[in-house]
Amino acid sequence: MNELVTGHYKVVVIGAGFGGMYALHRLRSEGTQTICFEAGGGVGGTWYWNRYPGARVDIESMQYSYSFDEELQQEWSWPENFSAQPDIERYANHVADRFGLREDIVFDARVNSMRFDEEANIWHLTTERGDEVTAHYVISATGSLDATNVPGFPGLDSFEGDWHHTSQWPKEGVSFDGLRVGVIGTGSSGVQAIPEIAKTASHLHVFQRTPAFTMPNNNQPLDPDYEREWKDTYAERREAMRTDQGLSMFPPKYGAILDMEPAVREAIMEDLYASRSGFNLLVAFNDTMVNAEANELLAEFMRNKIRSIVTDPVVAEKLCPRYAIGTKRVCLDSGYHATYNRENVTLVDVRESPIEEITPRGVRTADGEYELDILVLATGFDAVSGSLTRLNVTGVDGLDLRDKWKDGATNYLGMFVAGFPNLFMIHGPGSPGVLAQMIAGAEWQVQYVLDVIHDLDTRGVQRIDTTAEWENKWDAEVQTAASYTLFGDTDSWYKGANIEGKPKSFMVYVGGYDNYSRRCREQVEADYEGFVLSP
Ligand code: NA7
Repeated sequence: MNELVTGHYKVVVIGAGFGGMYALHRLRSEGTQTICFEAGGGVGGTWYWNRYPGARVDIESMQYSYSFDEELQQEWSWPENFSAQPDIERYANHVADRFGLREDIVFDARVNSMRFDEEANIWHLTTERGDEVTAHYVISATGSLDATNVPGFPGLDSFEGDWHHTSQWPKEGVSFDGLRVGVIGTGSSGVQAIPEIAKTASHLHVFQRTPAFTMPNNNQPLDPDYEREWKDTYAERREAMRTDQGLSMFPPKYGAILDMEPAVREAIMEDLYASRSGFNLLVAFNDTMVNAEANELLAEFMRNKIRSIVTDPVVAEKLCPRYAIGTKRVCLDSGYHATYNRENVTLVDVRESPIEEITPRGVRTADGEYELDILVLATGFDAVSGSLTRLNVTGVDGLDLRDKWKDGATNYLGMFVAGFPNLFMIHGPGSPGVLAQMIAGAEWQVQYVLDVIHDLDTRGVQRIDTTAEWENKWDAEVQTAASYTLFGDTDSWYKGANIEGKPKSFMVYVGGYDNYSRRCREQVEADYEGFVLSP
């Protein structure tokens, strides 16, 4: 759709990633007047933007896919256990075509303002390219990792070579052939890109501030028998996923690692390290995320793996993370640590010698200048809340969402914000979002939102809001769930600690999807406790 869009819609969906596409599909299927604005030139969200070399999913593709349509899940074939970005983008395009979604998606249309009209109970939305619409309801499916974080390195503009952020990767690709490359950042994106870039760069300098815990993905072409097994029993498997805490299927837990004899736990960890997904190791024991001593056993096992792979012992130690494993996002990799054994790769510890500036010729740290032809920023996102605040949202009494959230992204049930009525967030702050399988999570939340909208229609309600009091109560539940775990011990983007000036508060509900979905349903069933409904 190219022409500028105006007019009134019952529901506007923002974002055509997996959450937004599903919302749009459901709304279209029930004949609701709807439209979707997408900032990118295609569907896929995260998988549209993050096309850096090595970008790959870290939940098995048989799981990380839609469950809502039996024919879709039977007809689609993934080439690998963990699909690469191009295959996931291909799948997103297939879904868009198969369900005719493009008819109602406006591409290259970044929403740049949203204002609530209190008299009429409608949202006014505009886009950068000039669309102007009103909507009774808005579903924001803007993604948790969407607002790119480009740290304010002095001199970045003076760099004479090209620089790219991993989440804004050029569609035409980037050649590193024979170039002196610098990568800043060693989270999931850096960990995935570094082995690929090293293959063709003349030299690669990796600027590491915090080393990541990363597990091998042990990726393989998808075995046809395994695929058949899944497809024959998809219904049961999806059901099992729906009742799992993280909406995923992992092997059963082994119990507490602290109760195990050293030889037993070592054997289990070795087995899981070599298993279908390194993440199996992360979720294998019931005490590693709640007990520091238990966590340290697993962390030290992983550090020993690094020491066994990386031949230079000084480099190996620098690559060993010292925080509790799992409290920053664990990565899945393909040969990450072995990359540091290559002659053309150098690790620069910028915790020890911080980056002082970017110069026309490269990166200057406290240690000296590193000359580079091209620079890659794998520096992450203003996560979870950033994709919403940058929409320029104004709620009741002219309240700006950025002001509302200046001390923390308060919300109710991870979907509602007091003073911003008729707005439903998918994967918003306060929901399990990034710590559950995100396609399944989006399917659940979209169903919930549609159920609420239908119910409001039946009751003749025009406006749904919540209150600061209930936001505080929900925040207490979110923080209490986190307090039983080790998450709070580490600065991470889960609590906004990666962005200067962002208030530190834990933004993810870690009490399990089972509890989360129950709580969301309970509050509606208790005659909309915590909500304010207006006729
Ligand atoms: P992450 O996980 O936020 O990683 C960003 C990396 O960039 C991390 O190593 C940061 O170090 C580093 N960083 C950020 N700012 C700086 C500055 N100023 N100087 C040096 N290093 C810096 O983002 P990703 O894109 O890798 O992954 C995001 C998610 O995508 C991932 O978790 C998966 O869910 C998929 P720090 O740790 O802050 O010291």
